[in-house]
Amino acid sequence: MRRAHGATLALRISAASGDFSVMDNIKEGWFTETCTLWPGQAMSLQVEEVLYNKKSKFQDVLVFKSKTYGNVLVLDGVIQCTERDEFAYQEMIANLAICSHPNPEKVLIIGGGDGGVLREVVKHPQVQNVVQCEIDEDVINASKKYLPGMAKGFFSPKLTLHVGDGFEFMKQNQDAFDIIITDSSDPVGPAESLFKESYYQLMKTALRPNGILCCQGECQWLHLQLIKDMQTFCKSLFPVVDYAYCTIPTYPSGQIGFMCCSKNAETNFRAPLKELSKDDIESMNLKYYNAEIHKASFILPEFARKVNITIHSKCPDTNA
Ligand code: SPD
Repeated sequence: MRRAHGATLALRISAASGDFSVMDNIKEGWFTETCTLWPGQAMSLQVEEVLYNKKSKFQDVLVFKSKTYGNVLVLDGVIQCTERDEFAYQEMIANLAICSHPNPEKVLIIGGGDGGVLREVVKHPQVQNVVQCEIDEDVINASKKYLPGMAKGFFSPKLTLHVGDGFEFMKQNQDAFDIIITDSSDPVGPAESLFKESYYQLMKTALRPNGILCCQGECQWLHLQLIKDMQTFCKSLFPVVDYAYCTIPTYPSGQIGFMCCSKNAETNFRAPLKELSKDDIESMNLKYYNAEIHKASFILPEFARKVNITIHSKCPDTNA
């Protein structure tokens, strides 16, 4: 561990080898996130202490203690979650799907190595089994150590954990899951294939007949063309496709979206089948998700609505 005070601290962590170094992102006690996916803008968090940095088999894994956002997980220089605001994304991606399904017994999570989505999924009594496939064991281990409030999901008896590639894992499953949640990083590096039509086709095959998926869907302010392209291929595969978003201060432009698809033509993502009561919300310790925000999260600003969204679009095979 090294302190992050002063302008010239030696924050180059020796475990980080290759051409990417945490030194590139931490200067004068501030971590700055830049990426070709959001050119011309950056997010900075003040660093108190670098807790962990390792070049894993797949990516540069960094955890630092920030001044005001708790511990922060960063992969290849991009913020994945902070202890202060992670609940917004994790609660939404989990509950948008689960509360839209009549009988969500078996859930697959692809990615999600910090464990936060898993934590939310296992809270539901109807969920009996969760399979999670995460490519990078170092992310799981670092999260268990430095993000215990998220990683506690890994200790659920409902869980079967696979360490491996999500795309490859999906090829081996057919008609197996009620819900698939893809909690990926951005479409550069290890997660790139998870934003492609071929991956959505595999998810469709892995879902049971009335199955639902909810996937990390990037940002309306930054990735409108990507979202539009994804919706186009989703609509060719699923009878119901919709798009929601949440606000979250530490993701680029302060929000992130969710691509929601259902094989059941009756699904209306905007009217959750399960409306959590106040007691449910309290007992599940939810801090962002409730039935009202579920419904509201599909209402998009006009610039996004007009290029993207048609719900209940019919694909050729309506019983898909
Ligand atoms: N731009 C970063 C998007 C990261 C989405 N996944 C985060 C993982 C949280 N469980």
